[in-house]
Amino acid sequence: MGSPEKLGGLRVLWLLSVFDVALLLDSGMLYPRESSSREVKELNGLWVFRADKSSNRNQGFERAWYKSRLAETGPVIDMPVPASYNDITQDPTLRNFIGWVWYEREVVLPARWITDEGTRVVLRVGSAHYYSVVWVNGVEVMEHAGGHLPFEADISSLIRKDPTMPCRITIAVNNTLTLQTLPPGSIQHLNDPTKYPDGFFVQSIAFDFFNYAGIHRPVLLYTTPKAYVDDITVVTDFLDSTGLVKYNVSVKGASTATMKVTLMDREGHCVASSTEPSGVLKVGDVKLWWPYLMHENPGYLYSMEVRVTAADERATYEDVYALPVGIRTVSVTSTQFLINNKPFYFHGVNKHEDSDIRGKGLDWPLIVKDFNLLKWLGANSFRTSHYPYAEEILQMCDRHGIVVIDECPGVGIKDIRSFGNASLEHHLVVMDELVRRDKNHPSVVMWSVANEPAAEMPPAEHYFKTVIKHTKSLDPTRPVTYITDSNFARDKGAAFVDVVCVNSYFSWYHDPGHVEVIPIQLNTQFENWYGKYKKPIIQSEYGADAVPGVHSDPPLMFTEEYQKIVLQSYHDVFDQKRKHYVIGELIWNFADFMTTQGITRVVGNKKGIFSRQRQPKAAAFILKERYWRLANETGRLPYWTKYPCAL
Ligand code: GCB
Repeated sequence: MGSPEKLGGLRVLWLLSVFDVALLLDSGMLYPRESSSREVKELNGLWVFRADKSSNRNQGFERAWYKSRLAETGPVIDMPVPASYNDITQDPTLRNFIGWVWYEREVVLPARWITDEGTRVVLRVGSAHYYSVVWVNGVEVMEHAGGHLPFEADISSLIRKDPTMPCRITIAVNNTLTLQTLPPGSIQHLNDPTKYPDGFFVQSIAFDFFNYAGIHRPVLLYTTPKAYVDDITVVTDFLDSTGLVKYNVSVKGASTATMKVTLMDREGHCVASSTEPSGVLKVGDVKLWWPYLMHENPGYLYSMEVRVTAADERATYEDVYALPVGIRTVSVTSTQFLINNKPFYFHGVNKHEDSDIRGKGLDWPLIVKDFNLLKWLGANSFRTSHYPYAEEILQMCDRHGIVVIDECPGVGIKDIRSFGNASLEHHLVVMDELVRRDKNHPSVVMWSVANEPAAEMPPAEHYFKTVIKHTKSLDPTRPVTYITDSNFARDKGAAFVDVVCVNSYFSWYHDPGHVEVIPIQLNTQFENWYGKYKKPIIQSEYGADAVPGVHSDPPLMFTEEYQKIVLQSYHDVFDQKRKHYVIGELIWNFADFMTTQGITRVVGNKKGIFSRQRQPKAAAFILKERYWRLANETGRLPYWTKYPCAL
């Protein structure tokens, strides 16, 4: 054994080597925060809106709707942002609309933003589904492909062109999915005049949630000084009671800058500081970031304040950005998932961003309600099935200690044409964007690159090997997984992952009505996967539909009783296997959610343990009892959780 100093030195060297990330993107994507040098102006609320219902859906571009006020080129309606547009009106053609929709908002800017040449003004869209083009005063400022990640543009010079003009922001959004988008989809034109009206077409998708569309997350303007903190990357570790925070700050807008990096504890006391743009901060008597129910003080966050000063011939600029930092480690053995070197058992849920009226639009009351339900349930984790969730949700996870498997929108990859080079390249860019956005969240402990792709297809092996390898090169500190269905014999991707994640629906999609098959089939599933790969396994989905309020005893499919007995039958097997290599169970699903209409879906997927309105079904109480018991066995409950009902 080496001396503690020597080990500490090695640890620091390891830390220094791990995070020279090879992000292909040329700038950072820090969450916009106010500070003494930065202002934020939210543009949430009512926007002007029109769907382009022309037969080729292209009239907006042909007639350049972005060049003047939208109201001048046709009828407009009110549309809230953020929200999906689908469920806002009574118009069935808008609910199922496919093609371009147009949003517009005029903003009055503070005079200083226009006159002060030393201020950058950035327009940022939290997410818009799926393809977006953005103009300011008729000039295109950016395009973005992908429905779940932010994009932004510096619009300083544009707004200064003619200070008398208001700032008119136009955003065109197209929800059409192609074989190369993530998720993929395709358009079917149905031309038989004896069956379909003229021009009839549908969007086909191979995933099980409604393709809600629109501007789903906040749009905002924020400022920075001309020389500014463009990105920060943090990787953490600890040795005994000393925390180690490896950081790297990138500055733009100045060739040289002076730096002050200060790490503060919750009380605002400085615990470490540096004047270098990169290095390792040592934190004595460290307070680690722990998951909910694993420690009496979960979700501990330090604040890393980065202060950059730079000058040019005209002025001196100072930029300040404060990043929340949780100090923790993540690692995997052949049978365990370790957080801070202690075994962590995922007892959690799969979610969706989905609710009445708003669709996939960010909604604070819903977010807070969901976190209260997670805590009530005793859930310590969730997976962002099947796409990256809002940053605001991940920030809640950081603060509350809810552990996250962060999934990219690689869902429904079932067509062989979606394994080609164009798809692969886009998948890699999406992983770049995802890791760039979420790399500093302590709650994010694993990346998931896809859900249930057609792994048996010949190109799948190369495709997933490449995506997983790329993700590991972006972030060598977190395990990577992809989620497989239970089709063990056909799988081609699990060889490359760190943790095997398996979805199965015994007694539902197979042997419907026969819960007695669950113990045998689940046991076989686990033994097969572990036997072959010797990697820890998470049951990443299991469940059954239950229409709230429908009952029968003996249990029949679609009743609350059937959902309960399916869950209980799975739990018996989990309890045997978690002593060995099963490291988690995530119920499908937290809440009922909207899907495409079809004969197997009764106004959406009903596998929620809560209804879409977040009321518990009988299964929620089964799970609550189990999760609290698991927490008692595996964690350390905070004193106030002795009274979970009071939450
Ligand atoms: C799955 C999918 C999920 C579906 C679920 C179901 O395997 O990953 O997106 O919603 O099954 O209920 O069929």
